[in-house]
Amino acid sequence: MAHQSCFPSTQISVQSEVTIRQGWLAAQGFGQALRKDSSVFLAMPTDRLLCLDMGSFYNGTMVQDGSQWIPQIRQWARELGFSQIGVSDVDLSGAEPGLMQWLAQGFHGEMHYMQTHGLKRARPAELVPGTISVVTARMDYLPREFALFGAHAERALPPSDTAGLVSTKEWQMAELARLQQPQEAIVSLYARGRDYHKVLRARLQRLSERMAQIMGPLGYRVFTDSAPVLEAELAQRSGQGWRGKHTLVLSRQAGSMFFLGEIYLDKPLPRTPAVTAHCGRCQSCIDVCPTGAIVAPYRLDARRCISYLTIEHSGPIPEDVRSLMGNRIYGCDDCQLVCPWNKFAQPSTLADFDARPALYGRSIVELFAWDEATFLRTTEGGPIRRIGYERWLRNLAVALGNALRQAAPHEAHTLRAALQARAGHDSVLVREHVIWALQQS
Ligand code: B12
Ligand code: SF4
Ligand code: SF4
Repeated sequence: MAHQSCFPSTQISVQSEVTIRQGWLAAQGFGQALRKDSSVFLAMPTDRLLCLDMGSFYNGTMVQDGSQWIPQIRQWARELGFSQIGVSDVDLSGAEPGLMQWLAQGFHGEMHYMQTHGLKRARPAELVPGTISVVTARMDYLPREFALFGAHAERALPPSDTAGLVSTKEWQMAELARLQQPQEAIVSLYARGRDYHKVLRARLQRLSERMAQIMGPLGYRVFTDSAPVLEAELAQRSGQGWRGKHTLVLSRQAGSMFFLGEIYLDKPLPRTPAVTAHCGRCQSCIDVCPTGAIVAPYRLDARRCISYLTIEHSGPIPEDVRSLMGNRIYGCDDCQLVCPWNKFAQPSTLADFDARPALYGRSIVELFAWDEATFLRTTEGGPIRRIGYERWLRNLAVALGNALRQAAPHEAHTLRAALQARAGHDSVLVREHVIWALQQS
């Protein structure tokens, strides 16, 4: 119609209230009011809209969908260390049955906070009333020094992957090799530097403050693993990546070695579309999991996951999984180390995630000898601190037991001596794990 009326390349807005004045548009010199029956058609050349960085217009007021803010938000996010920004709506009803089944099966174990908030986790507008859109953010966390690993070096993994996606990067091979050194203490990659909760939260807050400057009065709240928020679902819906069979979000540009954060907003922003999944027939993550925690594709029984057992679980570690934990003393990366897409994982741009020397390449014996003051000093500002000294010793005792089982006679002496030094520890929990470890020789 616009074309027939000699308005090619024109955006049309319709309103039926003829008494409303269109003065603003006329005053700008580029608006047109065409009277037809009882309606008013408003027309504006789209090139003018674009060059003015405006949205749709109605009654002389720009009706904006928010897309004009996205480039600026992306730019600020990059400056703050985020690699990708997405936007999701707040309808996560499709995820509710899965969440309820996961809880009903008891897969959350002792993580009572997962149950406490029930479906609020899948309903952003119930958690923060007025929320109508969610900005999702990705922050890569591989330590910066990983950029030094051979940029071109790729090697083949054992051919467990029938989809043919078998090449991997040097850093993945190096981390897999460290798992084969029973006396080396392995802290998972995300936890070797500063606590991501602190890093992401502060930066999301700064991003939100800047957004409020251009978006006008803005109601917002920032989250990163800090509240009942279904983060992976929001990330998947907003195109940060697809859900891998290990349940994490991964993408072709960044693998899965990244954290997620969100900003709940009371203003609309245009949604960014989801991407297609690329796991194909691969199931390397399921096959490699030392404890069989990925009970089926996309189903994780946290009670068997080493990440849960070493971080979230407060009591004794079930005996049947202790020997499967190897030298993993805090968290676990195995399902990500074998993922072929992680050859695209990006090193962080921030010094915050640089590995602290005391937590990388050290022996279990050395870390087990730390007193509490050393533990607190070394883990200050890092995520490990929140498990406390007692669980730290518990985890190390399990690793020592596993090392003892494989140790040569001259090494076994050192391992036993380390354990015996803690045999009279004040904590029943520590003592019990030390006794178990000594029995492994
Ligand atoms: C609880 C939790 C854990 C638990 C449980 C993990 C899990 N998969 O649920 C434990 C402690 C084991 C854990 C471990 C890790 N975590 Co964690 N964790 C979370 C947390 C707080 C909640 C996740 C959640 O909602 N789980 C609930 C279940 C229901 O969700 P789901 O697995 O997505 O299930 C969906 C489907 O798979 C399906 N479904 C699942 N089970 C079942 C069962 C049945 C029968 C059916 C029908 C359907 C179904 O329905 C669900 C809804 O769609 C999030 C932060 C957050 N607030 O979201 C971080 C988070 C997921 N973790 C993160 C990380 C980094 C890790 C670790 C890598 C840390 C480490 N190195 O040790 C490991 C990885 C282990 C793994 N393979 O998942 C990141 C992941 C980033 C990314 N790239 O995706 C997050 C997002 C934190 C963050 N802000 O960055 N984590
Ligand atoms: S983090 Fe480790 S234990 Fe947990 S699912 Fe992945 S491979 Fe299994
Ligand atoms: S290893 Fe990676 S690509 Fe393979 S199934 Fe798991 S998440 Fe998908």
